[in-house]
Amino acid sequence: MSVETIASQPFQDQKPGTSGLRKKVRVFEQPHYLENFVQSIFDTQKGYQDAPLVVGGDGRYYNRQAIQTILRIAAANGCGRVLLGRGGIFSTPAVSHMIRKHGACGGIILSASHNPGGPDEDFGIKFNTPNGGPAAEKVTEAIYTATRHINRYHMLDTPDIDLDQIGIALVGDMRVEIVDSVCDYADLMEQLFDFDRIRALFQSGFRMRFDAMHAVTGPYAREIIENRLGAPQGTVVNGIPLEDFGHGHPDPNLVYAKELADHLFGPDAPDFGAASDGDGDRNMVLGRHFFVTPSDSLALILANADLAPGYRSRVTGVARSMPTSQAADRVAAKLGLNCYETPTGWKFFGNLLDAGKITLCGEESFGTGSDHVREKDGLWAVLFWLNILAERRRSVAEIVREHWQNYGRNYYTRHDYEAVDSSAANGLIDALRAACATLPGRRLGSYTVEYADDFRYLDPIDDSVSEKQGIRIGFEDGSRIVYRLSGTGTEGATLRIYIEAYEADPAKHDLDTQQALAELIGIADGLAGIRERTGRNEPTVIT
Ligand code: VG1
Ligand code: CO
Repeated sequence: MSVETIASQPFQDQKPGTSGLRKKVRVFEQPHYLENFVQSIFDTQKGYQDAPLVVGGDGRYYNRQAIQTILRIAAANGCGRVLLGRGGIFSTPAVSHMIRKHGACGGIILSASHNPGGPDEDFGIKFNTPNGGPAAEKVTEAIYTATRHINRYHMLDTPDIDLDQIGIALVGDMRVEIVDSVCDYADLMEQLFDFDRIRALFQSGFRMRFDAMHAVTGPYAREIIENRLGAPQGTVVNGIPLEDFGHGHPDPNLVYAKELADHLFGPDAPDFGAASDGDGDRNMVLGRHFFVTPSDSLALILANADLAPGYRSRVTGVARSMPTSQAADRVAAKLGLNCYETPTGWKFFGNLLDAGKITLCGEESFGTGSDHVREKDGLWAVLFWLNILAERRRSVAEIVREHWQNYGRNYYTRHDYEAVDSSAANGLIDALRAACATLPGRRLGSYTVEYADDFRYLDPIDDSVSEKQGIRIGFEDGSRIVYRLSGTGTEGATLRIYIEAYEADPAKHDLDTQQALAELIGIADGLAGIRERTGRNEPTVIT
Protein backbone atom coordinates (compact mmCIF):
# COMPACT_ATOMS: atom_id res chain seq x y z
CA MET A 1 0.00 0.00 0.00
CA SER A 2 1.69 3.18 -1.11
CA VAL A 3 1.61 6.41 0.83
CA GLU A 4 1.14 9.37 -1.48
CA THR A 5 2.45 12.73 -0.41
CA ILE A 6 0.39 15.33 -2.16
CA ALA A 7 1.63 18.88 -2.57
CA SER A 8 -0.77 21.44 -1.13
CA GLN A 9 -0.94 25.03 0.04
CA PRO A 10 -2.70 26.80 2.91
CA PHE A 11 -6.24 28.13 2.89
CA GLN A 12 -6.76 31.40 4.68
CA ASP A 13 -9.87 30.48 6.63
CA GLN A 14 -9.34 27.31 8.64
CA LYS A 15 -9.60 28.86 12.07
CA PRO A 16 -11.76 26.76 14.42
CA GLY A 17 -14.55 28.72 16.12
CA THR A 18 -16.51 28.08 19.34
CA SER A 19 -16.87 24.44 18.42
CA GLY A 20 -14.46 23.40 15.66
CA LEU A 21 -14.16 24.34 12.01
CA ARG A 22 -17.59 25.05 10.52
CA LYS A 23 -18.14 26.03 6.90
CA LYS A 24 -20.52 25.46 4.03
CA VAL A 25 -20.26 22.00 2.45
CA ARG A 26 -19.12 23.73 -0.74
CA VAL A 27 -16.10 25.10 1.09
CA PHE A 28 -15.20 21.67 2.45
CA GLU A 29 -15.57 20.20 -1.04
CA GLN A 30 -12.76 22.34 -2.44
CA PRO A 31 -9.76 20.19 -3.36
CA HIS A 32 -7.37 19.75 -0.40
CA TYR A 33 -9.54 21.72 2.06
CA LEU A 34 -10.57 18.86 4.35
CA GLU A 35 -7.26 17.08 3.72
CA ASN A 36 -5.24 20.08 4.90
CA PHE A 37 -7.16 20.35 8.14
CA VAL A 38 -6.97 16.63 8.90
CA GLN A 39 -3.25 16.50 8.12
CA SER A 40 -2.78 19.48 10.44
CA ILE A 41 -4.36 17.46 13.24
CA PHE A 42 -1.85 14.63 12.69
CA ASP A 43 1.02 17.10 12.36
CA THR A 44 0.27 18.58 15.78
CA GLN A 45 -1.06 15.66 17.86
CA LYS A 46 0.64 12.63 19.36
CA GLY A 47 -0.24 9.13 20.42
CA TYR A 48 -2.15 7.92 17.38
CA GLN A 49 0.47 5.27 16.59
CA ASP A 50 -0.29 3.52 19.87
CA ALA A 51 -3.79 4.42 21.06
CA PRO A 52 -6.96 4.23 18.97
CA LEU A 53 -8.55 7.24 17.32
CA VAL A 54 -12.35 7.58 17.56
CA VAL A 55 -14.14 8.80 14.44
CA GLY A 56 -17.80 9.54 13.80
CA GLY A 57 -20.29 12.21 12.91
CA ASP A 58 -23.92 13.23 13.00
CA GLY A 59 -24.74 11.65 9.63
CA ARG A 60 -25.22 14.89 7.74
CA TYR A 61 -24.45 15.30 4.05
CA TYR A 62 -20.71 14.78 3.35
CA ASN A 63 -20.24 12.72 6.54
CA ARG A 64 -19.52 9.46 4.72
CA GLN A 65 -17.21 10.99 2.15
CA ALA A 66 -15.26 12.89 4.79
CA ILE A 67 -14.80 9.73 6.83
CA GLN A 68 -13.25 7.84 3.90
CA THR A 69 -10.80 10.72 3.42
CA ILE A 70 -9.96 10.87 7.12
CA LEU A 71 -9.30 7.12 7.22
CA ARG A 72 -6.90 7.32 4.28
CA ILE A 73 -5.00 10.21 5.83
CA ALA A 74 -4.95 8.55 9.27
CA ALA A 75 -3.52 5.34 7.80
CA ALA A 76 -0.90 7.20 5.78
CA ASN A 77 0.22 9.02 8.92
CA GLY A 78 0.81 5.79 10.80
CA CYS A 79 -2.35 5.64 12.88
CA GLY A 80 -2.73 2.04 14.01
CA ARG A 81 -6.37 1.70 14.97
CA VAL A 82 -9.64 3.57 14.51
CA LEU A 83 -12.93 3.07 16.36
CA LEU A 84 -15.68 4.07 13.98
CA GLY A 85 -19.42 4.18 14.66
CA ARG A 86 -21.45 2.06 12.25
CA GLY A 87 -22.51 4.06 9.19
CA GLY A 88 -20.08 6.75 10.32
CA ILE A 89 -22.51 7.70 13.07
CA PHE A 90 -21.64 8.78 16.59
CA SER A 91 -23.29 11.46 18.67
CA THR A 92 -20.84 14.00 20.08
CA PRO A 93 -21.28 12.79 23.70
CA ALA A 94 -20.90 9.18 22.51
CA VAL A 95 -17.54 10.04 20.91
CA SER A 96 -16.47 11.65 24.16
CA HIS A 97 -17.42 8.51 26.06
CA MET A 98 -15.66 6.21 23.55
CA ILE A 99 -12.45 8.24 23.84
CA ARG A 100 -12.49 7.93 27.62
CA LYS A 101 -13.60 4.31 27.80
CA HIS A 102 -11.05 3.05 25.28
CA GLY A 103 -8.15 5.29 26.31
CA ALA A 104 -8.07 6.80 22.84
CA CYS A 105 -5.57 9.38 21.66
CA GLY A 106 -8.51 11.58 20.73
CA GLY A 107 -11.42 11.75 18.37
CA ILE A 108 -12.51 13.43 15.18
CA ILE A 109 -16.14 14.53 15.17
CA LEU A 110 -17.88 15.48 11.93
CA SER A 111 -20.76 17.82 12.62
CA ALA A 112 -22.01 21.34 12.33
CA SER A 113 -24.22 20.67 15.35
CA HIS A 114 -27.54 22.50 15.11
CA ASN A 115 -26.82 24.10 11.71
CA PRO A 116 -28.80 22.70 8.74
CA GLY A 117 -27.28 19.99 6.54
CA GLY A 118 -27.28 19.29 2.82
CA PRO A 119 -25.19 20.15 -0.24
CA ASP A 120 -25.80 23.89 0.22
CA GLU A 121 -25.71 23.86 3.99
CA ASP A 122 -23.11 23.37 6.69
CA PHE A 123 -20.45 20.86 7.61
CA GLY A 124 -17.92 20.82 10.40
CA ILE A 125 -14.95 19.02 11.89
CA LYS A 126 -13.67 19.08 15.43
CA PHE A 127 -10.83 17.38 17.26
CA ASN A 128 -11.30 16.11 20.82
CA THR A 129 -8.34 15.37 23.08
CA PRO A 130 -7.65 12.23 25.21
CA ASN A 131 -9.78 13.52 28.11
CA GLY A 132 -12.77 13.25 25.73
CA GLY A 133 -13.35 16.98 25.50
CA PRO A 134 -13.09 19.55 22.73
CA ALA A 135 -9.50 20.63 22.25
CA ALA A 136 -8.42 23.52 24.45
CA GLU A 137 -7.56 26.83 22.81
CA LYS A 138 -3.82 26.14 22.70
CA VAL A 139 -4.47 22.91 20.75
CA THR A 140 -6.87 24.48 18.26
CA GLU A 141 -4.40 27.33 17.83
CA ALA A 142 -1.63 24.84 17.04
CA ILE A 143 -3.83 23.09 14.47
CA TYR A 144 -4.78 26.42 12.96
CA THR A 145 -1.14 27.50 12.77
CA ALA A 146 -0.30 24.23 11.00
CA THR A 147 -3.03 24.91 8.40
CA ARG A 148 -1.36 28.24 7.67
CA HIS A 149 1.97 26.64 6.79
CA ILE A 150 1.00 23.31 5.30
CA ASN A 151 2.55 22.40 1.95
CA ARG A 152 1.70 18.68 1.70
CA TYR A 153 -0.45 15.92 3.11
CA HIS A 154 -0.10 12.15 3.24
CA MET A 155 -2.79 9.88 1.93
CA LEU A 156 -3.21 6.22 1.09
CA ASP A 157 -4.48 5.25 -2.32
CA THR A 158 -7.10 2.69 -1.26
CA PRO A 159 -10.71 1.92 -2.15
CA ASP A 160 -13.59 3.06 0.11
CA ILE A 161 -14.45 0.69 2.93
CA ASP A 162 -17.99 -0.43 3.77
CA LEU A 163 -18.98 1.75 6.73
CA ASP A 164 -22.14 -0.20 7.50
CA GLN A 165 -20.69 -3.59 8.34
CA ILE A 166 -19.92 -4.15 12.03
CA GLY A 167 -16.50 -5.79 12.31
CA ILE A 168 -12.97 -5.05 11.25
CA ALA A 169 -11.88 -3.42 8.00
CA LEU A 170 -8.35 -2.61 6.94
CA VAL A 171 -7.16 0.63 5.37
CA GLY A 172 -3.58 -0.21 4.52
CA ASP A 173 -2.23 -1.61 7.78
CA MET A 174 -4.66 0.39 9.90
CA ARG A 175 -7.44 -1.54 11.66
CA VAL A 176 -10.84 0.12 11.46
CA GLU A 177 -13.16 -1.36 14.08
CA ILE A 178 -16.71 -0.60 13.06
CA VAL A 179 -18.75 -0.73 16.24
CA ASP A 180 -22.35 -0.30 17.33
CA SER A 181 -22.74 3.45 17.90
CA VAL A 182 -25.29 3.18 20.70
CA CYS A 183 -24.46 0.29 23.01
CA ASP A 184 -21.57 1.66 25.13
CA TYR A 185 -23.32 4.98 25.56
CA ALA A 186 -26.61 3.39 26.60
CA ASP A 187 -24.74 1.28 29.16
CA LEU A 188 -23.18 4.41 30.63
CA MET A 189 -26.61 6.04 31.01
CA GLU A 190 -27.85 2.93 32.80
CA GLN A 191 -25.08 3.34 35.38
CA LEU A 192 -25.95 6.98 36.10
CA PHE A 193 -29.72 6.91 36.37
CA ASP A 194 -32.31 4.76 38.09
CA PHE A 195 -33.72 2.91 35.10
CA ASP A 196 -36.04 0.81 37.30
CA ARG A 197 -37.71 3.90 38.68
CA ILE A 198 -38.04 5.48 35.24
CA ARG A 199 -39.47 2.24 33.85
CA ALA A 200 -42.05 2.29 36.65
CA LEU A 201 -42.88 5.88 35.75
CA PHE A 202 -43.68 4.89 32.18
CA GLN A 203 -45.66 1.88 33.41
CA SER A 204 -47.81 4.20 35.50
CA GLY A 205 -49.06 5.86 32.30
CA PHE A 206 -46.64 8.79 32.15
CA ARG A 207 -46.40 9.98 28.55
CA MET A 208 -43.54 11.65 26.77
CA ARG A 209 -42.47 12.67 23.29
CA PHE A 210 -38.83 12.82 22.24
CA ASP A 211 -38.17 14.63 18.96
CA ALA A 212 -34.87 13.52 17.44
CA MET A 213 -35.32 16.04 14.60
CA HIS A 214 -34.04 13.48 12.06
CA ALA A 215 -30.63 13.94 13.58
CA VAL A 216 -28.18 11.68 15.35
CA THR A 217 -30.06 10.92 18.59
CA GLY A 218 -32.83 8.87 16.93
CA PRO A 219 -31.12 5.48 17.35
CA TYR A 220 -29.88 6.38 20.84
CA ALA A 221 -33.30 7.54 22.04
CA ARG A 222 -35.08 4.50 20.61
CA GLU A 223 -32.71 2.10 22.32
CA ILE A 224 -32.72 3.90 25.67
CA ILE A 225 -36.21 5.36 25.99
CA GLU A 226 -38.27 2.79 24.12
CA ASN A 227 -36.27 -0.45 24.43
CA ARG A 228 -34.55 -0.16 27.79
CA LEU A 229 -37.02 2.10 29.63
CA GLY A 230 -40.16 0.63 28.12
CA ALA A 231 -41.79 3.81 26.84
CA PRO A 232 -44.39 2.99 24.16
CA GLN A 233 -43.23 2.67 20.54
CA GLY A 234 -43.72 6.04 18.89
CA THR A 235 -42.47 7.99 21.92
CA VAL A 236 -39.46 8.89 19.80
CA VAL A 237 -40.47 10.84 16.70
CA ASN A 238 -38.39 11.87 13.68
CA GLY A 239 -36.04 9.11 14.79
CA ILE A 240 -34.31 8.29 11.53
CA PRO A 241 -31.14 10.33 10.92
CA LEU A 242 -31.26 11.98 7.48
CA GLU A 243 -28.47 13.73 5.59
CA ASP A 244 -30.47 16.95 5.42
CA PHE A 245 -32.39 16.41 8.68
CA GLY A 246 -35.58 16.24 6.60
CA HIS A 247 -34.99 19.83 5.43
CA GLY A 248 -35.17 20.83 9.08
CA HIS A 249 -32.98 22.94 11.26
CA PRO A 250 -31.89 20.47 13.98
CA ASP A 251 -31.82 23.07 16.71
CA PRO A 252 -33.90 22.17 19.77
CA ASN A 253 -35.51 25.48 20.65
CA LEU A 254 -39.02 26.87 20.50
CA VAL A 255 -38.50 28.22 16.98
CA TYR A 256 -36.96 25.23 15.22
CA ALA A 257 -38.57 22.47 17.28
CA LYS A 258 -41.95 24.09 16.78
CA GLU A 259 -43.74 20.82 16.04
CA LEU A 260 -42.76 19.49 19.45
CA ALA A 261 -43.53 22.76 21.22
CA ASP A 262 -46.97 22.96 19.59
CA HIS A 263 -47.68 19.41 20.73
CA LEU A 264 -46.63 20.15 24.31
CA PHE A 265 -48.74 23.29 24.39
CA GLY A 266 -51.68 21.64 22.59
CA PRO A 267 -54.85 19.96 23.85
CA ASP A 268 -53.44 16.41 23.91
CA ALA A 269 -50.10 17.32 25.45
CA PRO A 270 -48.12 14.52 27.11
CA ASP A 271 -46.44 14.97 30.51
CA PHE A 272 -42.99 15.61 29.15
CA GLY A 273 -41.32 16.59 25.90
CA ALA A 274 -37.71 16.81 24.81
CA ALA A 275 -35.61 17.31 21.71
CA SER A 276 -31.95 17.14 20.80
CA ASP A 277 -29.83 18.74 18.10
CA GLY A 278 -27.88 17.58 15.04
CA ASP A 279 -25.04 15.94 16.93
CA GLY A 280 -26.91 15.06 20.11
CA ASP A 281 -25.24 17.34 22.60
CA ARG A 282 -28.05 19.87 23.10
CA ASN A 283 -31.41 19.40 24.77
CA MET A 284 -34.70 21.19 25.14
CA VAL A 285 -37.02 20.14 27.93
CA LEU A 286 -40.74 20.86 28.12
CA GLY A 287 -43.52 19.96 30.51
CA ARG A 288 -47.19 19.98 29.64
CA HIS A 289 -47.84 23.60 28.62
CA PHE A 290 -44.50 24.55 30.12
CA PHE A 291 -41.06 25.45 28.76
CA VAL A 292 -37.97 25.02 30.94
CA THR A 293 -35.19 27.46 30.10
CA PRO A 294 -31.78 25.79 29.83
CA SER A 295 -30.44 28.03 32.60
CA ASP A 296 -33.24 26.94 34.93
CA SER A 297 -32.72 23.33 33.88
CA LEU A 298 -29.09 23.46 35.02
CA ALA A 299 -30.07 25.02 38.36
CA LEU A 300 -32.80 22.48 38.88
CA ILE A 301 -30.63 19.48 38.05
CA LEU A 302 -28.07 20.81 40.51
CA ALA A 303 -30.69 21.24 43.23
CA ASN A 304 -32.06 17.71 42.63
CA ALA A 305 -28.81 15.91 41.86
CA ASP A 306 -29.11 13.59 44.85
CA LEU A 307 -32.11 11.91 43.23
CA ALA A 308 -29.90 10.31 40.55
CA PRO A 309 -27.78 7.35 41.71
CA GLY A 310 -24.74 8.47 39.70
CA TYR A 311 -24.65 11.86 41.45
CA ARG A 312 -25.85 11.14 44.97
CA SER A 313 -23.61 12.81 47.57
CA ARG A 314 -20.80 13.48 45.15
CA VAL A 315 -21.49 16.83 43.48
CA THR A 316 -18.58 19.19 44.12
CA GLY A 317 -19.69 22.20 42.15
CA VAL A 318 -21.11 23.72 39.01
CA ALA A 319 -19.90 25.89 36.17
CA ARG A 320 -21.91 27.89 33.68
CA SER A 321 -20.88 29.84 30.64
CA MET A 322 -20.77 33.58 31.20
CA PRO A 323 -24.01 34.45 29.33
CA THR A 324 -25.98 31.69 31.10
CA SER A 325 -28.33 33.01 33.78
CA GLN A 326 -27.18 33.10 37.38
CA ALA A 327 -29.90 30.70 38.55
CA ALA A 328 -27.37 27.92 39.19
CA ASP A 329 -25.20 30.30 41.26
CA ARG A 330 -28.04 30.67 43.75
CA VAL A 331 -28.33 26.92 44.20
CA ALA A 332 -24.58 26.51 44.55
CA ALA A 333 -24.46 29.27 47.17
CA LYS A 334 -27.24 27.67 49.20
CA LEU A 335 -25.71 24.20 49.02
CA GLY A 336 -22.17 25.44 49.66
CA LEU A 337 -20.81 24.16 46.33
CA ASN A 338 -18.13 25.55 44.00
CA CYS A 339 -19.43 27.81 41.26
CA TYR A 340 -17.51 29.02 38.19
CA GLU A 341 -18.25 31.38 35.31
CA THR A 342 -16.45 30.41 32.07
CA PRO A 343 -16.45 31.75 28.51
CA THR A 344 -18.93 30.34 25.99
CA GLY A 345 -18.00 26.90 24.63
CA TRP A 346 -17.70 23.52 26.28
CA LYS A 347 -13.91 23.40 26.07
CA PHE A 348 -13.66 25.76 29.03
CA PHE A 349 -15.33 23.25 31.37
CA GLY A 350 -12.74 20.55 30.66
CA ASN A 351 -10.06 21.58 33.13
CA LEU A 352 -12.57 22.11 35.96
CA LEU A 353 -14.14 18.70 35.32
CA ASP A 354 -10.75 16.96 35.07
CA ALA A 355 -9.67 18.55 38.35
CA GLY A 356 -12.88 17.52 40.13
CA LYS A 357 -13.74 21.13 40.94
CA ILE A 358 -17.16 20.74 39.35
CA THR A 359 -19.52 17.85 38.62
CA LEU A 360 -22.22 19.61 36.59
CA CYS A 361 -22.04 22.36 33.99
CA GLY A 362 -24.19 24.06 31.42
CA GLU A 363 -24.83 26.77 28.91
CA GLU A 364 -27.89 28.85 28.08
CA SER A 365 -27.78 27.49 24.53
CA PHE A 366 -29.55 24.25 25.49
CA GLY A 367 -26.37 22.56 26.70
CA THR A 368 -26.17 20.64 29.97
CA GLY A 369 -23.71 18.02 31.11
CA SER A 370 -21.51 16.53 33.79
CA ASP A 371 -18.24 14.76 34.44
CA HIS A 372 -19.56 11.50 32.87
CA VAL A 373 -18.13 12.73 29.53
CA ARG A 374 -16.40 15.93 28.42
CA GLU A 375 -19.13 17.22 26.11
CA LYS A 376 -22.59 18.52 26.76
CA ASP A 377 -25.06 15.71 26.47
CA GLY A 378 -28.63 16.03 25.23
CA LEU A 379 -30.02 12.62 26.11
CA TRP A 380 -28.25 12.64 29.46
CA ALA A 381 -30.14 15.81 30.42
CA VAL A 382 -33.43 14.27 29.32
CA LEU A 383 -32.71 11.16 31.41
CA PHE A 384 -31.79 13.31 34.39
CA TRP A 385 -35.16 14.97 34.13
CA LEU A 386 -36.91 11.62 33.80
CA ASN A 387 -35.08 10.43 36.92
CA ILE A 388 -36.22 13.53 38.82
CA LEU A 389 -39.79 13.12 37.58
CA ALA A 390 -39.77 9.41 38.46
CA GLU A 391 -38.74 10.21 42.03
CA ARG A 392 -40.85 13.28 42.64
CA ARG A 393 -44.00 12.29 40.75
CA ARG A 394 -45.07 15.87 40.19
CA SER A 395 -45.46 17.81 36.98
CA VAL A 396 -42.57 19.65 35.36
CA ALA A 397 -44.39 22.96 35.94
CA GLU A 398 -44.88 22.24 39.64
CA ILE A 399 -41.26 21.27 40.11
CA VAL A 400 -39.96 24.40 38.40
CA ARG A 401 -42.34 26.72 40.24
CA GLU A 402 -41.34 25.24 43.54
CA HIS A 403 -37.71 25.80 42.58
CA TRP A 404 -38.45 29.48 41.92
CA GLN A 405 -40.14 29.74 45.31
CA ASN A 406 -37.05 28.40 46.99
CA TYR A 407 -34.43 30.30 45.02
CA GLY A 408 -36.21 33.13 43.20
CA ARG A 409 -36.67 33.33 39.44
CA ASN A 410 -34.08 34.53 36.95
CA TYR A 411 -36.06 35.86 34.01
CA TYR A 412 -33.93 35.30 30.96
CA THR A 413 -33.97 35.82 27.21
CA ARG A 414 -31.54 35.75 24.28
CA HIS A 415 -32.02 37.88 21.17
CA ASP A 416 -30.07 36.81 18.08
CA TYR A 417 -29.43 38.95 15.02
CA GLU A 418 -28.25 36.51 12.35
CA ALA A 419 -26.27 37.15 9.16
CA VAL A 420 -25.45 40.73 10.12
CA ASP A 421 -22.77 42.54 8.14
CA SER A 422 -19.49 41.54 9.83
CA SER A 423 -17.91 44.97 10.01
CA ALA A 424 -21.12 46.49 11.42
CA ALA A 425 -21.21 43.78 14.09
CA ASN A 426 -17.55 44.25 14.98
CA GLY A 427 -18.06 48.02 15.11
CA LEU A 428 -20.94 47.60 17.51
CA ILE A 429 -18.90 45.44 19.90
CA ASP A 430 -15.87 47.76 19.64
CA ALA A 431 -18.03 50.74 20.55
CA LEU A 432 -19.51 48.93 23.54
CA ARG A 433 -16.04 47.91 24.70
CA ALA A 434 -14.90 51.50 24.50
CA ALA A 435 -17.97 52.62 26.48
CA CYS A 436 -17.40 50.16 29.32
CA ALA A 437 -15.14 52.52 31.26
CA THR A 438 -17.80 55.24 31.36
CA LEU A 439 -20.76 53.06 32.36
CA PRO A 440 -20.31 52.14 36.05
CA GLY A 441 -22.50 54.33 38.26
CA ARG A 442 -24.63 55.49 35.35
CA ARG A 443 -28.37 55.37 35.75
CA LEU A 444 -30.27 53.84 32.81
CA GLY A 445 -34.05 54.00 33.37
CA SER A 446 -34.70 52.34 36.71
CA TYR A 447 -31.35 50.49 36.66
CA THR A 448 -27.91 51.58 37.86
CA VAL A 449 -24.81 50.08 36.25
CA GLU A 450 -22.55 48.36 38.75
CA TYR A 451 -19.84 47.08 36.40
CA ALA A 452 -19.14 46.88 32.67
CA ASP A 453 -16.31 44.94 31.06
CA ASP A 454 -15.20 42.67 28.24
CA PHE A 455 -15.13 39.27 29.93
CA ARG A 456 -11.65 37.89 30.51
CA TYR A 457 -11.26 34.37 31.85
CA LEU A 458 -8.33 33.18 33.87
CA ASP A 459 -8.44 29.40 33.95
CA PRO A 460 -7.95 28.47 37.63
CA ILE A 461 -6.30 25.16 36.74
CA ASP A 462 -3.73 26.00 34.06
CA ASP A 463 -3.66 29.82 34.37
CA SER A 464 -4.38 30.28 30.67
CA VAL A 465 -6.13 33.53 29.81
CA SER A 466 -8.95 34.02 27.29
CA GLU A 467 -9.69 37.62 26.40
CA LYS A 468 -12.59 39.39 24.72
CA GLN A 469 -15.24 36.82 25.57
CA GLY A 470 -18.19 39.21 25.52
CA ILE A 471 -19.36 42.54 26.94
CA ARG A 472 -20.99 42.23 30.37
CA ILE A 473 -23.03 45.00 31.86
CA GLY A 474 -24.10 44.26 35.42
CA PHE A 475 -26.67 46.29 37.33
CA GLU A 476 -26.91 46.86 41.06
CA ASP A 477 -29.93 44.58 41.49
CA GLY A 478 -28.14 41.62 39.85
CA SER A 479 -29.70 42.10 36.40
CA ARG A 480 -27.35 41.78 33.42
CA ILE A 481 -27.01 42.50 29.74
CA VAL A 482 -24.40 40.55 27.75
CA TYR A 483 -23.36 41.08 24.14
CA ARG A 484 -21.18 38.75 22.11
CA LEU A 485 -20.60 37.59 18.54
CA SER A 486 -21.19 33.97 17.65
CA GLY A 487 -18.25 31.74 16.82
CA THR A 488 -20.31 29.05 15.06
CA GLY A 489 -22.12 30.91 12.28
CA THR A 490 -21.14 30.45 8.65
CA GLU A 491 -22.73 33.57 7.13
CA GLY A 492 -21.73 37.11 8.11
CA ALA A 493 -21.85 37.70 11.86
CA THR A 494 -24.43 36.69 14.44
CA LEU A 495 -24.89 39.14 17.28
CA ARG A 496 -26.25 37.61 20.49
CA ILE A 497 -27.71 39.71 23.28
CA TYR A 498 -28.49 38.00 26.58
CA ILE A 499 -30.75 39.69 29.12
CA GLU A 500 -31.42 38.61 32.66
CA ALA A 501 -33.32 39.94 35.70
CA TYR A 502 -33.81 38.42 39.13
CA GLU A 503 -37.20 38.29 40.83
CA ALA A 504 -37.45 37.04 44.40
CA ASP A 505 -41.18 37.65 44.87
CA PRO A 506 -43.27 34.53 44.04
CA ALA A 507 -46.26 36.78 43.26
CA LYS A 508 -44.26 38.01 40.25
CA HIS A 509 -43.11 34.64 38.92
CA ASP A 510 -45.80 34.29 36.27
CA LEU A 511 -45.07 37.23 34.01
CA ASP A 512 -44.41 36.87 30.31
CA THR A 513 -40.62 36.81 29.93
CA GLN A 514 -40.38 39.46 27.21
CA GLN A 515 -42.65 41.74 29.25
CA ALA A 516 -40.78 41.14 32.47
CA LEU A 517 -37.56 42.10 30.66
CA ALA A 518 -39.02 44.85 28.45
CA GLU A 519 -37.19 47.75 30.08
CA LEU A 520 -33.81 45.96 30.00
CA ILE A 521 -34.38 44.93 26.38
CA GLY A 522 -34.94 48.59 25.51
CA ILE A 523 -31.77 49.57 27.39
CA ALA A 524 -29.78 46.86 25.58
CA ASP A 525 -30.99 48.02 22.17
CA GLY A 526 -30.31 51.65 22.97
CA LEU A 527 -26.82 51.15 24.41
CA ALA A 528 -25.65 49.17 21.39
CA GLY A 529 -27.45 51.26 18.76
CA ILE A 530 -28.68 48.11 17.06
CA ARG A 531 -31.02 49.75 14.58
CA GLU A 532 -28.52 52.37 13.48
CA ARG A 533 -25.59 50.00 13.23
CA THR A 534 -27.16 46.85 11.79
CA GLY A 535 -30.25 48.22 10.02
CA ARG A 536 -32.32 45.59 11.85
CA ASN A 537 -35.57 46.43 13.57
CA GLU A 538 -35.97 43.15 15.39
CA PRO A 539 -34.04 40.00 16.25
CA THR A 540 -34.03 36.99 13.92
CA VAL A 541 -34.61 34.59 16.80
CA ILE A 542 -35.82 35.25 20.33
CA THR A 543 -35.29 32.48 22.85
C1 VG1 B 1 -23.07 28.39 20.23
C2 VG1 B 1 -23.58 28.53 21.65
C3 VG1 B 1 -22.54 27.99 22.61
C4 VG1 B 1 -22.20 26.55 22.22
C5 VG1 B 1 -21.78 26.48 20.78
C6 VG1 B 1 -21.55 25.05 20.31
O1 VG1 B 1 -21.89 29.15 20.08
O2 VG1 B 1 -23.89 29.86 21.96
O3 VG1 B 1 -23.04 28.07 23.92
O4 VG1 B 1 -21.16 26.07 23.03
O5 VG1 B 1 -22.79 27.04 19.95
O6 VG1 B 1 -22.72 24.33 20.39
P1 VG1 B 1 -21.87 30.62 19.44
O7 VG1 B 1 -20.43 31.00 19.40
O8 VG1 B 1 -22.55 30.51 18.10
O9 VG1 B 1 -22.69 31.47 20.36
V1 VG1 B 1 -23.09 23.02 19.36
O10 VG1 B 1 -24.42 22.34 19.88
O11 VG1 B 1 -21.77 22.89 18.57
O12 VG1 B 1 -22.48 21.65 19.75
CO1 CO C 1 -24.56 20.34 19.02
